Amino acid sequence: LDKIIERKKEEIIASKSRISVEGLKSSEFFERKNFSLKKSIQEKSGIIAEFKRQSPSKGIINYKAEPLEVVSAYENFGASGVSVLTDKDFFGGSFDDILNVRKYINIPVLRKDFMIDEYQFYEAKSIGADVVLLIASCLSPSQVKDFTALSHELGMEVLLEIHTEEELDHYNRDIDLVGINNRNLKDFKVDLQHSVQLKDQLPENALSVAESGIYNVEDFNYLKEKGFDGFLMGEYFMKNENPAQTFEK
Ligand code: IGP
Repeated sequence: LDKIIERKKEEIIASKSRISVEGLKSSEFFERKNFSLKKSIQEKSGIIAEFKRQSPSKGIINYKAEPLEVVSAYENFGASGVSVLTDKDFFGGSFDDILNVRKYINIPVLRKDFMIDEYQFYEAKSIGADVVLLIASCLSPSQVKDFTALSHELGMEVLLEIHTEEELDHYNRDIDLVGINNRNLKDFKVDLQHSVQLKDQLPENALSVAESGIYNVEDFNYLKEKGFDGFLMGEYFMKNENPAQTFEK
């Protein structure tokens, strides 16, 4: 994780020198009204289906699938939203992966990246993201607060990701959704029980999302029974040649 953050800092410096915040604001997506993931999670399956080509924990997952084909199918099969990795070096993603699908789907898109600088929120808005991920282990509680305010100002929602009970101190009432990651980002261990055990500690009015390690329908049903509102699933879909086919089941 430290390595990813170090690399991310360099990437942000390079991006800032290429295009200013003012430049980002001239994007056609800046004026657009965003979709609400909060609303969509309550109205549909709750599944946030991810487009992910590779990851540090699993290596290459799928380089054949096309983003538009996959996310359109996710939408058709009832996903509440899609999560698209925009980190290139570790996850093989890009801004184009969101830009190329945004106009063609009518469900919210989560920009999945390591958000550590204000600039990235303008960037997210400029590529058409509706929701951004805030990873508690990469941020201080006050950064979470500031980034939440900025996201809301830009019309985007935030998903706060926690992994431990201690990280709950990053929560504030403005946060839209709270995700519990079953994967430890430091050693990549995955345990579904993790989210189940932490669930009771979540603030009552927060929408809850179970993240990672949901690998079959039983896992999904189990977490649903435990009261989760949302389910962030990537590998289960992406490891198949035709990711959305798995969704159909
Ligand atoms: C999806 P999985 O195990 O279904 O592929 O997990 C998603 O939760 C995972 O990609 C993820 C992630 C993250 C990736 C959760 N939090 C933070 C990068 C950064």
